[in-house]
Amino acid sequence: MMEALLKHLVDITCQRDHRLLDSSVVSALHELVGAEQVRVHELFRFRDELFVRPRVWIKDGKVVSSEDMDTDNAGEPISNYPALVDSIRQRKDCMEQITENNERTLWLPVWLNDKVSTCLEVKNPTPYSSDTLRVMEGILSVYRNYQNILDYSERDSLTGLLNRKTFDEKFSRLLASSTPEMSPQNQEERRNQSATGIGQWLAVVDIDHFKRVNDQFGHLYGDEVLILVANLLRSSFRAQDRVFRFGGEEFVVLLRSTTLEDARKIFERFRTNVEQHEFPQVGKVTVSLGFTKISNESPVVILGHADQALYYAKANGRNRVCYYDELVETGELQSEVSNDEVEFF
Ligand code: GH3
Ligand code: MG
Ligand code: MG
Repeated sequence: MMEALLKHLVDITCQRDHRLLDSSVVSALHELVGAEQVRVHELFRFRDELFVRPRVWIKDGKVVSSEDMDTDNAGEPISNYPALVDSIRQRKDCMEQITENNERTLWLPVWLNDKVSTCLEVKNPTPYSSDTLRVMEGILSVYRNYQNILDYSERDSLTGLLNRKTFDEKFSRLLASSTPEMSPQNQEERRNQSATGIGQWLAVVDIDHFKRVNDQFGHLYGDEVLILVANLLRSSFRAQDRVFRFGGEEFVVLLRSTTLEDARKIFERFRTNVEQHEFPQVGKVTVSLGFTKISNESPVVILGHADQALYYAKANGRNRVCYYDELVETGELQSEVSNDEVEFF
């Protein structure tokens, strides 16, 4: 037991990203506690309601992750899980729920600075001994501490958004998962998606005339604007989308599984949210945005396309959303020749 525990602790603490950390915690609990099902759920807010969505779980004895799935699980309202709601209301670390068919579920919210964004669900047909409960508690603490460290290395300290390094990792993983060697089921899914025009989209956002903000009001107000724009980004996109601070006053958004029409609407809505926001002292701030469909080209090329659309927006009035593929179609932008990758480097 001791040896197995150590092996799992080593495994948990050698992970460098949240998904792998989740997987190693799920397999530790599955094996050490002998639990029938272990799931990691993420909790997220959408339109002022709290939702729960499984991120990693056990399927046929193996650990699987929602990132391996090609379809999105929109999640369920947290009210569908009353025991979880109770555990959070009462600020408990653990809440047991016994169903009619005598199945035992433990809900273990992961508390970080008075907030819960992740929780574990452990299902077992038999009661847990005090020993297993102690092991679970220990693993939960390691999990909590380690999440904290990972968050710190993945995020930008000013805005709390995911940083450039995380973007590079996530983006290349996203592109790798759409290469031909994916499962037939996923390929089928992808074909259905293309037929319905559903795709993934990448946008580059840049604040307009941000130098003026710094020059007129000073760096501290500039920083404040960055934080407020980051908040507007967070509230304008869905939980399954990803927002990154790319550097300076530039941000990148990955929009998942949506049509061109919806992508445009969502980006326009964000642009309008910024335009309508009253920034303390500074007043009005606007952003320009360039976006493109995520194809199976290389990351540099895709980013380059979004960047070209952004520069077009900047050169044509700012406070605009521009779509690369359309600008190329209408001849407003020249599609690059095939040696563009070389030029980028
Ligand atoms: P444009 O509309 O063409 O984008 O004009 P701009 O003034 O925003 O031009 P540019 O992108 O070249 O300027 C970015 C400025 O952002 C320059 C830099 O001083 C400022 N900046 C970058 N990072 C930070 C930061 O972390 N805090 C603050 N306060 N300013 C920053
Ligand atoms: Mg810039
Ligand atoms: Mg700018």
